[in-house]
This record gives sequence, structure tokens and C-alpha cells, in this order.
Amino acid sequence: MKRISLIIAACAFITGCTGTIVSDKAVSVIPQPASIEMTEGSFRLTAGTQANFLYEAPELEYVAETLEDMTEDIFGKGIKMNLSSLDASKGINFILDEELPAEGYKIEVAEKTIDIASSTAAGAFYALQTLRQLIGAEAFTAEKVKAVEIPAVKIEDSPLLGYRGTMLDVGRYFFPVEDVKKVLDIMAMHKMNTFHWHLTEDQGWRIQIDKYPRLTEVGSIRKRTIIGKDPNGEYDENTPFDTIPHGGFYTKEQIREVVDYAAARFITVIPEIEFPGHSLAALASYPYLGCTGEQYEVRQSWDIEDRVFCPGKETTFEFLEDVLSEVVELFPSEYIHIGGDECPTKYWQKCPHCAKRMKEEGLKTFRQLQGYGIARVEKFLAKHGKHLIGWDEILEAGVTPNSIVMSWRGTEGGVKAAKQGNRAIMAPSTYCYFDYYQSKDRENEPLAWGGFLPLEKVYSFNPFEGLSETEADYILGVQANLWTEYIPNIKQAEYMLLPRLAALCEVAWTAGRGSYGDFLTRLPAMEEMYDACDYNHRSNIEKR
Ligand code: TNX
Repeated sequence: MKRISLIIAACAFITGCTGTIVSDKAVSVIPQPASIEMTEGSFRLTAGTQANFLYEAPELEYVAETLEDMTEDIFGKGIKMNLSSLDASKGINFILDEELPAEGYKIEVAEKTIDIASSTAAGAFYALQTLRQLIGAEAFTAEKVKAVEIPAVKIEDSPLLGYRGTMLDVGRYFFPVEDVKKVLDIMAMHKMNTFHWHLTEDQGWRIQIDKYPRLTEVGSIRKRTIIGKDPNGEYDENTPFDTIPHGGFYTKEQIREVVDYAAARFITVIPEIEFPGHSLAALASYPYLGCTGEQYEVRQSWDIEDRVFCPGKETTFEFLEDVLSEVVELFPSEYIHIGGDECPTKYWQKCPHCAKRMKEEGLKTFRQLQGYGIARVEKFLAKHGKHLIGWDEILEAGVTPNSIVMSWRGTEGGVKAAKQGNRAIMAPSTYCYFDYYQSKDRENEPLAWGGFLPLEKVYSFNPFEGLSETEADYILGVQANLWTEYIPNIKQAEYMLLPRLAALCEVAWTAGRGSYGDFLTRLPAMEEMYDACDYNHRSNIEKR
């Protein structure tokens, strides 16, 4: 295998004079495919190559669009798509193979053909993501490319985990639609399939709700923002704030645009509407949602907020059900995330409405009161055919086996959920919090939340630790979380995501069975691809 790539690398010399790029990236694929076998020869991809679709399937047009865009990036003009072809003797052939797993694919690159087999359009889409890496970054950056020689290879591949997520917090900082699309592009390149959109926070409400216009008129704007590291509750007159209002929200039309853009990349969008905590922006918009009814301001610092939804009042649930009714209309996802994390009970303890509710419902603790609220939302979502996802605190609140637990305070929540028969998604801060520092050399890194999560640690994540084989079946997958208290723009978001998302996507794809040493040999080609896409990333190549 080595000898072949050496010969190919030597051929790269002729690049430029002939306009032919000779790729040597055949073994540098991330996430690592289940099997790769290099064979003799190469396929010459040119602007004249045709793509033949030998079957019809829903969403296959997204695959065609992807290949068209990809080849346009190389040649300045996309290759021809033959959407109902019977001729597979040359070109790139899309073939139906119903034996293959849902997101799996086979690629066979030979002299005259590239055969891409899959049982779903998603599989064909992932095959194209692999093909992009076989082609290599140079083809996407070089001028006047006439041909790309892709080395002959046989790949058979499918993911081991079905949920491969990335969360973007747009509450702390608003990211315009163009930025969200960039995150979706980055996810697609890593074969990630679920975008968790954290849409509401203490510091900003970001989704248009027709029935409650003040959520965006008032709740989407904070008048100023704390500068530097938040002193976690130790605020005084010397705490520095800027004087610039920060705001933004997505209209329903924009939400649909993002959902469609994601669908074209085989990504499901799961919205998160936080309840009962992290909700000050909602309370600032409609004061009756809080225990005291006082008028608050949208939060201007980070840390945990005490003022939360009042689960004692019936009007709180009316509001939530109205909001969720509009939310379920916008998102085809079968899951809706309702938060549930970090909810102080300080205000509930003094609230007559909460006391009354507890008495009526026979609730003994404030956590049970929280559980009562979550259970009501769970029932409401079920009526709309949706499952609830919540942060691992929902376990303490007591949920039915239909709800899904997102484990963030370590993996304990996920393990507990799996053992009691709840499905879980692993997103522990210890391996998946991409708002943590990537290096110990903090001086030379942008200000971050804290913590230390280097690439190697992400890679070492075993999502099934502590679980038997049957319990492991309850783990749907893993997720990277990008909290944005200290990430004010997309360039910094890219930097925090990359290359750690490469490590996590391989954990998800191979269920943590890969080798870090081997991953590092494939990472330089991925980083070249980031550069070709103009993504800001940390380079782990010289610093490892
Ligand atoms: C905890 S994870 C939070 C977020 C913060 C994050 C910072 C979770 C469910 N809640 O609100 O942004 O820590 O790392």
C-alpha cells in the first residue's frame, strides 16, 4: 500500500504543467472507513465525466447536487448528471444495493468507472464525502484543473452509531443563517447527521413565535455583554460590560431555510427550547412566566441564572404548549429538546403558586416539581408524535422510557439512563465540550470557558464504557457541544470545532474503535481540506 502512494506522490510533480492533479490521498479518509483496499491503476476525473444514476430514490437529487457542486469547485463547471441512466460502463455510477446498511456505502474506483453503491441516498452522500477526500484538497485550490487522477481503491463502509451530533448555542451569541449553514457544511464533511440547535437562553431568545412577538422584540436583545471572564456570581460595580446591544433571531422562513439546507446534507435539525431553567429572555419578554411577575432584563453575563419559569402557574404551561405547537410545525425531527439543565429552585421555594401546585400534586421536593413540569411537556410532545430529549437532569425529574437523556455531566447520566431502559446520547463535558481549551498554553488561545479538552482526549472517548452489550444498545450516539459564552463569531466557532470534530466524528463512525496514532497520519490531509474551504482551525500537526 505504501509503495503505491509513494509512486503516486512522486507523480504529483507533474501537477501544474499538465493541469492534472494526481491524488495521493487514498488512505487519508476521516472518519476511517470500515475497510479500504487499494488496487492497481486510477480513474481520470474530468469536466467531461458523466454521473449515472441507475436507480430512483427519494433525496437522490441532493446527491446529484452535491456531486455537481463538488466538481464545479474543481473544474469551474459541474459534471453532467444523467438522472435515469442504464449505462454503467463508464463514469461515476450510483447503484442500488439493498443489502447495505442504511447509511453505508461501497466505492469502487477503477480505470473507467467509479461505482458507488448504497441502499439509501444518505449512503451515496457519505460516499461522496469520502470521494472528496480521495480527490484531496489540492484539486479544490489549484487553478485551471483539467483532470484529477484518483487512485483505484475499494472501500466498504458504514457508521456504527446512528446519532452523530453537533450542538450550536446561538443564545449566548447569535449566529446568522449563513454561519449556521457553514456549521452544517462542516458537519456534512465529517458525516455528522444531527444538528442540535440551542435556540433559547437567558441571554437571548432566537426563534420567531407568532403568538408571542415580544419573545423576539424584547427577548432577542440584551443591552450589553460582560467583557472577559465571567466572575461566576461575584459581580460588582467594577465588573466590566460593553455598551453594545447584542441581538438577533431567526424568522420562520429562515428556520425553514436552515432545515432544508440541513436536509440536503442528510442532517436532521433538533431544536432546543429550554425549560424550566435558562429562560430569563422569555421572562423578560413576558414577566408573568416567572414566579414573581417582576419585569426582568435579558441576561448580560454568563453563569447560572436563578430566575426561571414558574411551574406553579397554569399560564406557564399554556405558553409552553403554544410555543411548542409552533416549533413542532417547523421541525420535521421526531425529537424536540426541552433543556431541563441547571435549574435553581430559589424562586420556587418562595412562590405561592409553586407551593399550591406541590400540595395539589403531592410533590415533596422541588426536583419533583421540576419533574412534574417535564412530564407535562413530555405528554404534550407525545400528542404531536414527538419524543422529548433533555439534559441528564431529567433523570432526577423522572421521565418515561420514551424520553431520551443527553448525558453532559460526565457519562453517568447516560449510563444510568441505559441501565433503566432510556435511550441516551453521550455528550459528556469531559470529552465533548468544544468550548473548553484545546491547549494548556492558554495565553496563546482565545479566551474560553475553561477546562482542557485536547484532540487526543476527544479521540479517546469510549461511549460504551461501563455498559453491557445489551445496555450499549440504548446509546444512540455522541454529540459535540459548542457553548458560545466566549465564542462571539463563526471564525472562532470554526477554530473550536476543528479539528476536534474530526476526532469525534471518528468516535461516532467507528464507535470508538479507531487508533489515535493512525488518525494522526490521516489528519494532515483533513487539515489541508479545512484550508481549502477557508475554515479556521487549530493545527495539531506541528504542535502535537
Ligand atoms: C453547562 S451543559 C451548561 C451550559 C453552559 C456550559 C458551559 C448544559 C446542559 N448547561 O449552559 O454553556 O455548561 O460549558
